[in-house]
Amino acid sequence: MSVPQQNLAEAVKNKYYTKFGDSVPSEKVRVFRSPGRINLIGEHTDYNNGFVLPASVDKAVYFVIAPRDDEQVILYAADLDETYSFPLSDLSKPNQSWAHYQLSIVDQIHKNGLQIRGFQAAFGGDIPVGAGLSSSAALECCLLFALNEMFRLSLDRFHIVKMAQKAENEYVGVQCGIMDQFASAFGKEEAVIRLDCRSLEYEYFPFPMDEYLIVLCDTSVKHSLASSEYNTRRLECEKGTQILQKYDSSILSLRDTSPEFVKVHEEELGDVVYRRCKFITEEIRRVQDACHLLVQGNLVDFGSKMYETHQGLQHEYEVSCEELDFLVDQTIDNPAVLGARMMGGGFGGCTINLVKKEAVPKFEEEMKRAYLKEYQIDLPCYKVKITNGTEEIISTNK
Ligand code: GAF
Repeated sequence: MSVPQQNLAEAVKNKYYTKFGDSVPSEKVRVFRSPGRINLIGEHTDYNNGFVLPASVDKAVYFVIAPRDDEQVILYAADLDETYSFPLSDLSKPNQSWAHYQLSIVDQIHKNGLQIRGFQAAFGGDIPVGAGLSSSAALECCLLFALNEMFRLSLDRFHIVKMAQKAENEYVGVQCGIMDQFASAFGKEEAVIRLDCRSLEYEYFPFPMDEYLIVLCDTSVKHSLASSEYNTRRLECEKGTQILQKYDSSILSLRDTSPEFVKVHEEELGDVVYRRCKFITEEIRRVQDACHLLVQGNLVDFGSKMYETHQGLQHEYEVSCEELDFLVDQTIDNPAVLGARMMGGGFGGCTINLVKKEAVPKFEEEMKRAYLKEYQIDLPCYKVKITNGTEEIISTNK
């Protein structure tokens, strides 16, 4: 773990002790970390049972947690200085939206017939909220991983990922796919994960960061369309699948077909659904191609694939927005940038950029200047490193 990350873990630990004191002996107090994620390529393909290529990064959430002798849960959001308590038997939704993620995990624990006692926890971290780095998946995975260890629930990482996704679908009410939770739980230092979202088979591909860095440019906007359009895209993909199925019953999701087959049925699919299906089938193919390029060490063509993805998300899948397009456009004539695209669900959040290491300071300066001029917003840029996924942090000092 890098020094800033270690410092953050210590900071949350200090806040735990300020809040809870020595109410639980220190040997029972444990520290867990779950990272945010990036996605190199493979956007909106997870809920179509396709492939994605995410990685977990050095921005994370930390839980400092201890068991209690009663049935009470006390959650302390250290960064906000807010507390929410509830008995294990009452999972009604609180006003504090941050608590929904923790309650969603307890809800899943109940639904799976698992037994826990009360617990108290302080949590905090440095994943920017609303920037598309999946702070919610990190929160869910971190708490479930911690409860699994603390109460010996015998869940493996696959169980954790699936339960965390269900928690988000059922309790939080967001119909996300499995990519974010998987990346947070299965991340590996300096490697991207090619995940088959149907079988959950996965393979790590080393991602060389000696010559190039990954820089995220945060639009700092989140358009309200995001969740309604996400659900609409899911429905459009389902509609396309149903139409294509009539001609080939082995097509159970867009994963099972190809851009060529989609093209044959363009007229029947209709303009909008056709463009959605075209993008998804091409994007699934792009993930596979991108992995071959990684193996060959061809980051130049890998970067071109990122631009292709952006084009598709902008014009065919229509989940980009003016600010994201502006940031990607700024990079097109910059020879130091191999690839750039919007990342995540869309309608705001970050662009992901693959930038020559020595050119990063100038890149950031130029991007910030252009964004400030266009939108009067100071553009946050994050250089991210690829780190391990969810883990316990063992430390010797209190
Ligand atoms: C969001 C969702 F949570 C993911 O499951 C995925 O669909 C992504 O948008 C788009 O690729 O992050």
